[in-house]
Amino acid sequence: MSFETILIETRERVGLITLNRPQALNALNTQVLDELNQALDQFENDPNIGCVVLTGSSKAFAAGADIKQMAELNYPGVYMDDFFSPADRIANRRKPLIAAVAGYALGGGCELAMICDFIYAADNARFGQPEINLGVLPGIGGTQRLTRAIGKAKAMEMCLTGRQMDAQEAEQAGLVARIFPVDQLLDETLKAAQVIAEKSLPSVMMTKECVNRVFETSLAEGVRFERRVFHSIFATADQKEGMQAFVEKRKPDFKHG
Ligand code: CO8
Repeated sequence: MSFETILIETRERVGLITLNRPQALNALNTQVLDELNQALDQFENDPNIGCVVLTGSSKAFAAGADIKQMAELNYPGVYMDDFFSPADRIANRRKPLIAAVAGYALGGGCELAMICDFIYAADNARFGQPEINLGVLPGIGGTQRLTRAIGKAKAMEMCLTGRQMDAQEAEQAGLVARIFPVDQLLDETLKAAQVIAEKSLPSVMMTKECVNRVFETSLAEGVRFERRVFHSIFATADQKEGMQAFVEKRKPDFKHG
């Protein structure tokens, strides 16, 4: 499969997607989102892939939704097309998706990074929701996911002023899991992705599902949901293998089923 706005490759059990619109600092248009979904379809359907990494360039993960595309749009058009709804499909993926963010992650770029399961950032990363400067507002979940990630005070301030956060502040605020020097970001992210990809895929997918449940439910319901999922994992061969390997003091040989 060949794409115009992204590059894809596989490294062992990891799928790597690189946003590739350097002339527009990887600004997101409908083609980028469609191609991203096609690439994710491919990786989701490939039993040899256990984790996916999404990255950009060292200057920009993505500098937002494509302002030049949006400038021409009108209300009936965006409503009827359900503009940018393909982002929901990215959010609903079942295999883990890690964002490796260097440079600008602004507007839709920050929102895309937050759709991923966690963010590793380069020391030059900058996060922000500057839509307010354009007379609009975040539209790919920014007001919701940023607030859940860093709390109301900082999220409200960032969305209302358009201020950017650097990597250190983003890590302290809980938006970013870890920071690396920019030239080590991709290697470190791929290393973490490979660690995840070697685990039992059902347990990885169920864990992701349970963590994400936090955002949709009460504590009691969430704990009940986790327990039911935990019970169900005893139906997998990997549960038998993982525990037997521990007892026998050897490395587990997961078959991802
Ligand atoms: N869209 C389109 N083109 C862009 C974008 C963008 N978001 N960002 C940068 N570019 C283009 C520039 O126009 C420029 O192109 P050209 O060379 O043809 O003029 C090229 O990329 C390089 O950019 P700069 O020359 O501006 O590079 P600088 O290093 O000087 O500045 C910045 C980098 C600070 C990142 C600057 O480019 C900038 O401010 N970009 C816009 C950031 C922004 O406002 N992002 C938010 C966009 S709105 C959004 O994301 C809304 C999402 C919700 C949609 C919901 C729909 C339902």
